[in-house]
Amino acid sequence: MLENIVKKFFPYSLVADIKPFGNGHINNTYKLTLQQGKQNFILQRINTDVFKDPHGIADTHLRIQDAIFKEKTPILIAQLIPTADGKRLYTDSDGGVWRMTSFIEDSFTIEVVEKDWQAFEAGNAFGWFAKACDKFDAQSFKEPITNFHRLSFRLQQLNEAIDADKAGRLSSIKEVVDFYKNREAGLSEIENLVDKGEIPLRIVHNDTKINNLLFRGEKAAAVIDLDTTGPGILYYDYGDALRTSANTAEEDEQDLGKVNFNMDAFEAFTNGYMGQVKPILTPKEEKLFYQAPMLMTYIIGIRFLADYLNGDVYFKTAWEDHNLARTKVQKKLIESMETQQEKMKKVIGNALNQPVISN
Ligand code: ADP
Ligand code: GN1
Ligand code: MG
Repeated sequence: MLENIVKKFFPYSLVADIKPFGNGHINNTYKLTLQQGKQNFILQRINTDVFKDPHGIADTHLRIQDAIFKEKTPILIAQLIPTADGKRLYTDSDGGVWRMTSFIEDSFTIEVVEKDWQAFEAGNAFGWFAKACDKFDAQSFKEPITNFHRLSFRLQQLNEAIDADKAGRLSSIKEVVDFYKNREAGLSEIENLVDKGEIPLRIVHNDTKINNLLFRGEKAAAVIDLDTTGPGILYYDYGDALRTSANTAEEDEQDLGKVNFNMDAFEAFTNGYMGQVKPILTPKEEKLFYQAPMLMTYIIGIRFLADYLNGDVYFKTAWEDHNLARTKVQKKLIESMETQQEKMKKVIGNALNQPVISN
């Protein structure tokens, strides 16, 4: 079956190996090795329940690839490889939509930042990506998932999940639900400023968790998983990246004693990120970065929670209470951040006073 898909891209090549790859929560990802030259590729079946317009995603990928990644760049993206008959994607007879991209050789992902340089490199790479996308007019791109990081929309989804209680799990997790519900009122400032047009809409990645970055040696090598890339604000990328880069444990760690918001990693990431984006920031935009890690951790926390209440229909899960474990980790991170807000503001202020990183 998978061999037949490969044929649509490489009709004259034989497959040496093809196996599931990576830890993504959304698409089905395979590492493909062709017999000839042992060349590697990434083959993915795009989750079309999540991405209703896969051709829109491919358009965005190509636009970014053509405008930025044609020349030699310090950070790579995977290159989209067309089918043998020149299409960007292949649709099989069951409606499955497939994409082939180049494999970034000699690279690896990490799930938990263990060294400060990893956090610095992550900040530098995601910041570089944001700065490179500054040339685009955000209005001219499609939004891959409507309202993806809109707090009020995610709260509405959570409320619907609570009301429906489809999986009959609500009564057992009242404490977690109350935790999130008690904090919703304090988090709306960023959405309000976006609605008033006071924070610039840009082309951002929109899914900057640490395993969407490839390292090579002690350097960030590539930003991957551009599925969500489209209109958004820098706070989304900065906040979402820190949700994983400054977590001392895995996103689904069950021993919550191991989960904390690591201020050293936070500082290293922030120095890398601000060193890149500082030249493009507006004065107003500089002011609210400190709220972004909490906002994004909250948004993703309530998405895991809503999915748990809905019976695990969105994120891939490997065990019964996987989404519950994930939402509890986000809760613990929020508690840890709550005690460190003033320090976070200072770190961001200092980073904005450092010299710009030139590349
Ligand atoms: P998902 O949307 O499901 O997260 P990703 O595009 O992030 O899918 O791919 C899942 C994983 O596959 C990544 O976390 C990474 O480990 C690996 N991967 C994806 N693309 C590449 C690539 N071009 N080169 C090397 N590894 C890759
Ligand atoms: C998903 O695709 P992946 O695994 O990189 C999700 C992100 C969440 C993340 C949580 C399209 O990311 O929004 O933050 O899981 N992507 C989509 O781990 O929903
Ligand atoms: Mg991914």
